[in-house]
Amino acid sequence: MHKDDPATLAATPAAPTAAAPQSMDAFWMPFTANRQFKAAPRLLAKAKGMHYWTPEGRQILDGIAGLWCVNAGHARPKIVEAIAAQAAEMDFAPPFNMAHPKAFELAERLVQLTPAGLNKVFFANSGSEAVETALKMAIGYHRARGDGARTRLIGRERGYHGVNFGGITVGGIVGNRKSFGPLLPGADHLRHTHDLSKNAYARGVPEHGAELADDLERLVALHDASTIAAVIVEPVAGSTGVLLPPKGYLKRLREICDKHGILLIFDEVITGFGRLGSPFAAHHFDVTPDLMTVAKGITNGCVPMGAVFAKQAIHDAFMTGPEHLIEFPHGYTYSSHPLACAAALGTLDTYAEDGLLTRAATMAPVFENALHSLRGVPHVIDVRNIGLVGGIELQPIAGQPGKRAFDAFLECWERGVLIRTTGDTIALSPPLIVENSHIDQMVSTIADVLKQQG
Ligand code: PXG
Repeated sequence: MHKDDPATLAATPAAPTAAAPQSMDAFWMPFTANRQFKAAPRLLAKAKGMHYWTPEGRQILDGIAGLWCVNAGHARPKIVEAIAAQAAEMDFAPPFNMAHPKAFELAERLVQLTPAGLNKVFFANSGSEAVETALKMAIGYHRARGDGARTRLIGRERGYHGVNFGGITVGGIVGNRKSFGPLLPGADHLRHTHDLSKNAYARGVPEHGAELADDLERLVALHDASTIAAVIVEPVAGSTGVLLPPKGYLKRLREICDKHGILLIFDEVITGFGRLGSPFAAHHFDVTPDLMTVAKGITNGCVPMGAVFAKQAIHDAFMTGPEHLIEFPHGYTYSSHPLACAAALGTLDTYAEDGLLTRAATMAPVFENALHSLRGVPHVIDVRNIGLVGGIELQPIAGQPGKRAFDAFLECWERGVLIRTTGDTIALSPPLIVENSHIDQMVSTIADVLKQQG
């Protein structure tokens, strides 16, 4: 199926390319147990197709697409060539009051892929920045319409929207919030939708819990709709352990937002670009948000880029006042960076050539069956799946939350499979080029590792 993937790539011999560093002292690592890591480092030095290689040349199967981002697999030639050519042609162009042609070309290409109505795109450099941008757009939009009291932002428990102040304010991960003061004022949260007592081992979206969307009515009753700017949710919550929306939940949330004039923001940083088997989760669930954030898969993870898609009416609300004045005082030095735009164009070509934006739908039944074969394996208390996302929840070790999954992560690494863990849930999100044999290897390695745990 893939010219350069995966059969040929799997066999690619990998010579060790990068030496291990002399010292690990200076680098303060992000979202990492720094002391644990530096005592027993895990280094990656090369990547191609479905695999990484360590500096010593050990092959590692990538079960998580880097970090939910390398959707087309690693080192795809079109993307590599596009970045190299762009770096040689023009390294940087100022994005304020200036532009370069590829930014416009990319924007036009992207809005061909988004659900009808989301036809404006604003560029950022990460998911976190895309989220801040969307939250500011929502508040600014209401003010531009003369509805400036709508400033309240509603997130959801167990939501993840990056690490900046807006994102952690609407986010619902206590560990990411508790150390950083009062955050933005006025925000509130819907309850999360995770309910193992009713939905354990659901295949695809769970049956029970659509009524949890009515939590928005509770917050409207408490705060009044006239104070609420927007609700932001991940269609499928990734970082907090692959939490799927109950059947009908997102439609109901959309209806309640419409009833009260509240904007609905989908954070599609993980679900965007084919992860669920449709280009976006909005297609998959047939619910169109007013604003949609993306990052990661937009460039196949090769160059940092994030983006916000907006409905025409949101954009147009800003387009008032004198024409020489800036309408939306927001943007980043690296918004629409030429290398990111080139990488994104190469990525979209690669997705199109290989049919990757819908391939997860083809592979989902195989993936689902393989994952659910883990039911009954020691310590497994739930298996969840949608498209090419899987969650395997484990019984925590008493008094040591997160340790069982982290130990499994370390042991899988030793056995040549890269997985991701959050709390006591293992998350899998392989590149969308994954084949049956890779799925077998991931799942059998996890099963062996769990059976071996005491
Ligand atoms: N929104 C969502 C839904 C995300 O998943 C972000 C925003 C932030 O994106 P940036 O590019 O600023 O990191 C994310 C990021 C994990 C994991 O293990 C997930 C993310 C980041 C790090 C780890 O689940 N997602």
